Amino acid sequence: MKNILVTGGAGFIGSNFIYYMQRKHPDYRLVCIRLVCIDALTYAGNLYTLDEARKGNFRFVLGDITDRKTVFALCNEEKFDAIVNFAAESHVDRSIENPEVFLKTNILGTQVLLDACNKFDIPRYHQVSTDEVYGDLPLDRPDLFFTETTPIHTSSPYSASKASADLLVMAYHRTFGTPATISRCSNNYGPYQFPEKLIPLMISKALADEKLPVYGEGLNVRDWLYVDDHCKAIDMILENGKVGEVYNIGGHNEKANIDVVKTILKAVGKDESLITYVKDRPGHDMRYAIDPAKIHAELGWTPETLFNDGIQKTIDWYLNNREWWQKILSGEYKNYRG
Ligand code: NAD
Ligand code: TDX
Repeated sequence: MKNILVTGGAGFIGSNFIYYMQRKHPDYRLVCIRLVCIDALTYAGNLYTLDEARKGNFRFVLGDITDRKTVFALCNEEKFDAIVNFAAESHVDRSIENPEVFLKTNILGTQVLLDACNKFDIPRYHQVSTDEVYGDLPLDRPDLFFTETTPIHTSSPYSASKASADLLVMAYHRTFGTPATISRCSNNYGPYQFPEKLIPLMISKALADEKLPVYGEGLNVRDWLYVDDHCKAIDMILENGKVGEVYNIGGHNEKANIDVVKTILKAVGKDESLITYVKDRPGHDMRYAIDPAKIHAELGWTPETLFNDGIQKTIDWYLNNREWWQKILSGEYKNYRG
């Protein structure tokens, strides 16, 4: 029996991870994975997303990772084999408007989970981090990539909070021996992503014939990874990753924002005249690009989904699941409690 606490499981990547683990391990005879999800249901948490998960070996707990009492009571009751921490404030633009909640959830929330690991002897902690902790790369140096030894160099309150959490995880590992790993992934896309992030925002706006707001000149580059490939990497790190180590995750899928937007418009049959260039994001990182050599060499991870296939699957999902994102746009999802 394996009992895993997934924090932030009502969000984009956490929910995809729950579905990935339910698909991957359902027929285990001796090892049964039970997933317990704790989520504060902030604006980014959506219980509609977990409707299918409830049919499996799964428990949802409404709770805030910064609330030590709730987290400790849950850990005492459940005897977890691992904590995988997805819970976070995750949107860069919101961190520019209001940094405080990012510091609280992303840093102090991580500390509470690490303390719980130590207190209840939880044998594994995994921190889901981001390539944004490395800052950005110049557009005119396509030979440069982020490796695990690239210095931390953050640009936004969001990335500063994620980097702070990473440093705390490493400090707990060194000082207390907390059995922790960290993964730093590039931009994800796929089902259940909140329509404030580039890809789902542009799909939903294009379908509604609304203007598509591209920051600056749209030349910023992101390294896109289909969400299931990220989930697979985390599963492999949990199984065979070395504690105290950082693993970069990315699939060499660099695209300029404007090209992503044009691909979406073409796929949904809408005109490029919907594109509107708007004021740039302050401190906007130019280019992200991950070197995944370490996770490939040590754990044998490789991404399976090419961008052209993944973006088509994602667009099809948003076309076939309009109700899911329309309930977000209308605000109805906030009242749903499963
Ligand atoms: P998301 O915003 O879609 O989901 C975050 C979830 O965390 C939501 O369900 C929210 O309700 C929950 N949450 C927020 N504050 C909480 C709190 N205090 N207590 C409990 N739950 C809380 O985010 P996402 O895109 O799924 O990102 C998940 C993780 O992956 C984050 O840590 C993020 O930094 C990291 N990450 C994301 C990407 C990406 O492209 N989306 C890439 C690399 C890393
Ligand atoms: O309306 C928009 N117009 C636009 O041009 C939005 C929302 C974004 N953009 C640009 C900004 C970025 O260059 O698109 C790019 C992607 O933006 P986001 O989807 O906001 O993602 P990003 O800022 O790259 O951060 C994401 O990847 C790393 C996630 O939100 C983070 O949680 C993750 O750590």
